[in-house]
Amino acid sequence: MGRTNHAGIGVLAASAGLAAGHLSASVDEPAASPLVAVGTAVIDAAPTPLKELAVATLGTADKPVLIGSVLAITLAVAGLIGILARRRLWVAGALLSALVMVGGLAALARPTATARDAVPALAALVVGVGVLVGLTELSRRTVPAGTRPGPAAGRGVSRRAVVGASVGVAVGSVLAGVGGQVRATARAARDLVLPRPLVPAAPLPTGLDASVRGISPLQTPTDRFYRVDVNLTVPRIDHDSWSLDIDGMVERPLRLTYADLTRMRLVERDITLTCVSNEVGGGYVSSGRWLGVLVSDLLEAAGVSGPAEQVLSTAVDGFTISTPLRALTDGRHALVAIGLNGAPLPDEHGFPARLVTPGLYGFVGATKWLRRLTVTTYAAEQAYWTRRQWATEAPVKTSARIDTPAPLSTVPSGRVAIGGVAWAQHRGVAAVEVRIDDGLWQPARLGPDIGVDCWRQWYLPWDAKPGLHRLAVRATDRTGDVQTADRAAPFPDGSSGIQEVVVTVS
Ligand SMILES: Nc1nc2c(c(=O)[nH]1)N[C@H]1C(S)=C(S)[C@@H](COP(=O)(O)O)O[C@H]1N2
Ligand SMILES: [Mo]
Repeated sequence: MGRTNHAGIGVLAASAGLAAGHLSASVDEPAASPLVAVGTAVIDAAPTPLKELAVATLGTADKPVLIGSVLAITLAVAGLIGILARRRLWVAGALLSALVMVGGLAALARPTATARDAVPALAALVVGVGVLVGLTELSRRTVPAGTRPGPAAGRGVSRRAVVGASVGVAVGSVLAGVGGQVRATARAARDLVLPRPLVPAAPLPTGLDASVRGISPLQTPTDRFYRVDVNLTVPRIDHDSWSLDIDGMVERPLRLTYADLTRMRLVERDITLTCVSNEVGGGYVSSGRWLGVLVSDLLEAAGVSGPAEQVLSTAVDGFTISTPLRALTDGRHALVAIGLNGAPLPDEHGFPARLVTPGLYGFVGATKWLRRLTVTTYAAEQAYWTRRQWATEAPVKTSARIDTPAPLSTVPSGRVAIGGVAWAQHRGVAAVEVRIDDGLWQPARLGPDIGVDCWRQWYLPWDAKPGLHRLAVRATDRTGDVQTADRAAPFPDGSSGIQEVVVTVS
């Protein structure tokens, strides 16, 4: 058999080894796959300008391109090893082992590595060298087709047998590689257990929703949490190969893995998230119990330096959001969140990690599928919505919503509870008032206070007389700011007004 065939055997041996390593890694720690480990090491070692160039020119394709390059180089070297194996089989075997061990060392050099992370490389070594030796021996004994197995060709095998064995190895490698990948990604969603917060939130008190039907619960069930983003498909991210970069105007750029984040000081906070595009009375507002690391802790670890004004956060798909640096460092509990309502973030809400900034609308403080935090200036970097002329400072407006009775509904006369929620994140709700028809503003009763960043439930008992009625609601925050209907709306949709609801009492 010729050189090309032997080069092919080398490539097959390496492919089979890498696939076996990938499959083996998917059982315990996908990041320990020799191929993935070398890729990660290359990223870590690459100088920042090169990384930036890769992200700028390749975008989110940078990871597949990198893994593809590592694979191509490995297979090229393996081809040469295959050719060498034709004459010096054991030297070639030793070289292939050394090649695989590069992956093993990369896996063990990871900051979170354990001794078990050597297993995938050992699997790769056994399978790779086994295939190399087996196929090379087989090919050495081939006899040309049609040759009669005479006494001299006693142990000869046909060419077809070698081809068959090679195809078998190739198919097995693809199955093992794909199987490992599928397993690694499926694992991501399945067996993730969040650590307990170091600073837990108090148990949720009983809300007004327990006694007044129709009021939004204090905590929005995760499957009913509003969703707003520019994405056509939800990114599905493997948290084991994901990492968060903190760079820009910092003294010590950081790269944190998911495991790194889970080992940091985790805090739990009840925070209401609102979209600036929420219409008066609309549903683009929800409250959740977020688990995460304080952004201020991360920025402190990185050491902000220079005339920084904003943190530009970049999602895995390249989407960007600008958040005023002040809002992340003024003591409020802005988080890089990994959990919502006691479970890992759902894919729809930014798994594996997202930004949550209390008091700011989502488009300036709630980046989902977070990948990078860059400390910078507004002159240097513009985010997705900033480039589209949206506001750079976008504090949440003091707002209230009537949940019950529903707009245009009919209620029986007598005792009716008017109720809903009000929010003024970061400042806190001080009062809610209701106006019936042309009456005076009457103070509503407020539900439990679970912090300035979370909405407040409210209700007002009403002795409803038959007829058509207009109900209006307004909130006041703790700085004394009263929600009004006529304030100029700085946002495209004019979302600052008060809500009026018309109901029929029968
Ligand atoms: N990556 C990414 N993050 C994003 C967005 C987006 O389009 N892409 N939209 C933002 C907007 S406008 C809002 S209001 C919130 C909504 O978060 P939610 O879908 O979890 O409620 O996410 C913010 N984060
Ligand atoms: Mo939004």
